[in-house]
Amino acid sequence: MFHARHLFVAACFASFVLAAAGTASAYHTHFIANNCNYNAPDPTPYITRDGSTTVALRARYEGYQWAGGCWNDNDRDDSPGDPTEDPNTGGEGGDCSGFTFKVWRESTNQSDAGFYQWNMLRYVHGPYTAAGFKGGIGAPNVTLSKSAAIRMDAFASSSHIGMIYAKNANGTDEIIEAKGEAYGTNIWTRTYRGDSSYSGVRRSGWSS
Ligand SMILES: [Ca+2]
Ligand SMILES: [Ca+2]
Ligand SMILES: [Ca+2]
Repeated sequence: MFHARHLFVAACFASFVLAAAGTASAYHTHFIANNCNYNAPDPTPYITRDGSTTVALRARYEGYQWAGGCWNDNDRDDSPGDPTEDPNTGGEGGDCSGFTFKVWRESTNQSDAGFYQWNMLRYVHGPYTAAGFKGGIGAPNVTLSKSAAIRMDAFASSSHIGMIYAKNANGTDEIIEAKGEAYGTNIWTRTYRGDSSYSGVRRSGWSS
């Protein structure tokens, strides 16, 4: 698979701990092979938080694939129960960092901070791990204080990243994230904002 060797570290480790009930029954649904493409992304002149929220919501209720980055919008996980942490399972969905990369319209070139629209059926993971995002690696990505983080900014740990869908009054957030094989991609109430293992991360250059 394209890029797969480089993406083995692109993990959301939380998925590994919690996905022990997964079975091999769905191994090789061939979702990527049967549904995804490698089309060039469309450069766009800007990025907005509203627009990226819409893009992120398409992935809601779809699958999770370690090192993945391709999904449809039928609101079901087309590749459930694959063995975890195996990029060769080729299933539907992003992983946490691949999902963020795509929603943030980033370039595979880490020195390019421009905006690139990737269709949901375009398989791409991008060059960043959760830890890379946490460290602000890559021209588009910057760290910021968690108190400053707003919708479509992210919270990242060394093993996971999720974007803010909505900030709650009690200090938690509604986070949209590719959670893990057993969970897929969805919105959950999370306490990352108050968790010292998570840092604030922002894609730079939002026009609104
Ligand atoms: Ca969906
Ligand atoms: Ca689906
Ligand atoms: Ca899966």
